[in-house]
Amino acid sequence: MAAPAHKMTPLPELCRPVAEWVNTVRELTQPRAIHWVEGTEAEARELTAQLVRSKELTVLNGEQFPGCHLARSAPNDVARVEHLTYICTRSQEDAGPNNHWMDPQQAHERMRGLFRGCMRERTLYVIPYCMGPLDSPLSRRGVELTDSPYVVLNMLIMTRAGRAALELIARDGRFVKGLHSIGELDPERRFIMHFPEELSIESFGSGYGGNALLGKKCHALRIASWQARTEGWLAEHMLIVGLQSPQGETHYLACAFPSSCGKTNLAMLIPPDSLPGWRVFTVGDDIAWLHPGADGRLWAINPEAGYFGVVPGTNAQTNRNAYEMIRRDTLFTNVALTGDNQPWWEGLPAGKPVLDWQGRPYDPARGPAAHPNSRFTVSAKRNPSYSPHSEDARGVPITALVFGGRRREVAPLVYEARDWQHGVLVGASLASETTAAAVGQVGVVRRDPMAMQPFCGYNFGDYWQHWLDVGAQLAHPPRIYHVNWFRRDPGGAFLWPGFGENLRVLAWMLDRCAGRVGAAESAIGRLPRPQDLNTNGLALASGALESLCAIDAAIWRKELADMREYLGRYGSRLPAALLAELKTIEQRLG
Ligand code: SAT
Ligand code: MN
Repeated sequence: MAAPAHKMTPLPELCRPVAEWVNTVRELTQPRAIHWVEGTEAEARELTAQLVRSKELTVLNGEQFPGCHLARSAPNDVARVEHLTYICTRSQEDAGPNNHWMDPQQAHERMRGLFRGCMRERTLYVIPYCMGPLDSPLSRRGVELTDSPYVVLNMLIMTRAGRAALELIARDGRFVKGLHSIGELDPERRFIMHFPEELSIESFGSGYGGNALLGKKCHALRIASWQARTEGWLAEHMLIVGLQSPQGETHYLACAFPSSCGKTNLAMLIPPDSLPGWRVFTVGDDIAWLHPGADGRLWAINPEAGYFGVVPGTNAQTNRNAYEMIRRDTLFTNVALTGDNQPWWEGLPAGKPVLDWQGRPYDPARGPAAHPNSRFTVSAKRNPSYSPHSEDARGVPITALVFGGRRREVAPLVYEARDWQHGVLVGASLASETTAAAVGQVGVVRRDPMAMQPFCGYNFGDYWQHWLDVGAQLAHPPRIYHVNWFRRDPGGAFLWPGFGENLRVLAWMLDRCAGRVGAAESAIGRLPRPQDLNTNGLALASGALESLCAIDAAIWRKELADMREYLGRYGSRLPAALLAELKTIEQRLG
């Protein structure tokens, strides 16, 4: 049977606004050729082969890692660059103290200077993509123009990219414009600019994940958070996970943690043998778009179609699902290599690195073999715990929202907010030790409200008000929790085993939501009493559970003072309701 006629339309003829924009960019950047991305498997295979020929990709051991490749980035281009990431709104106040700001006209001018003629010997790829299931009213579209075939391969895995997305764009002509060039990969000539008022992104000088895969942090968080505010929903840095209890009930949680704090592991959690009957389903591992539903509940979709996960530490013990998932059809970035071309990273129990992440003979004196922020890119469908509801057009209903940080002290293992408004303060109070996912010092505590500090496309003051407004609209809002898997004893040892055992804490939340279990009131929120958590089969040091749930009033007074100072930076944009919540806790602490 012949294909329907519209399928035959050449891509450049499908949508005039896109074609016109591509023309403008062609004149500016002067590419040698233009490649419109169809999104077929044959096309991905051909692109991959081309990169293997040009040595930009290495084919990995076909027996152990079939269909897998390795990419090495420039050594100075291995993480997001927050200090070079800007929100360009007409008024600086709208970007807020949480963002670097540049005047939009000035930013465009600067970027035009960088983009002028930058693609001369290169191909310009046009990637139409859809964030979210193709048939979902909650999805949004974009087009990324890039001179990086590595970006194309990643976007083909991470988004629904190609003809189907362009057909959707052609229907309403609405899309986020993302222009990207690796430039010369010069850190001195590197900028990631966002223009929320124009729904556009301009990124120059980096080929790394969050700087270059524009569908991800740039679109699905920074621009989408702005869109979400004007349209009445939330774009959040959250994983989405479904938990099926031994009784057969499934509930979905959306959880916010800063980058590299275990979101992917939690999204793919393996229940421990001592908790039989539980099943875990992954809907998303990094980003959630949350919409108030007609039924008064909050519904979530994962705008992404793949995972861009941290490799080091992944093994059969820490995350068996991920370990199995990345054994085929996976694109690795900046891992080490063994003598027989297998990828290698710190945390693997076997194998020996021969080449480090830069392709040099491995020398432990030069640091880890794999870069600490080395990544895997893989289709979500390869995940053994992939949820069959990931493609549901209306999303999945959210029972609880969870905020978490990496804190040696202060935050207990878990606590429950009294209500939505208190929960918004809990989210706004999030702080965490920094990780290798962003350039800069690792291990210092910084404020990271809702884990969105690097990703909110507008003033946090307005954002918290928007959270309050969305909650006020929900007849059945999710309960809100805070967790800390990373609390340590005075000797520096972790008090909680983490990984699969985290299910015990999540199970307590679900029991709370169903009214099946108690809690103790405290100044900061509700805590599980020792008898409320299922610790069957868990070998905890004596007194560990008590230490994990201890609230030290003196430390908390200091934390609240720090919080008050932080919130104060938002001046008149700070919702009074948050200050009132803070005051309540201060009074309770005495
Ligand atoms: O570089 S990304 O932003 O895509 C990954 C992360 O930091 O979460
Ligand atoms: Mn992330």
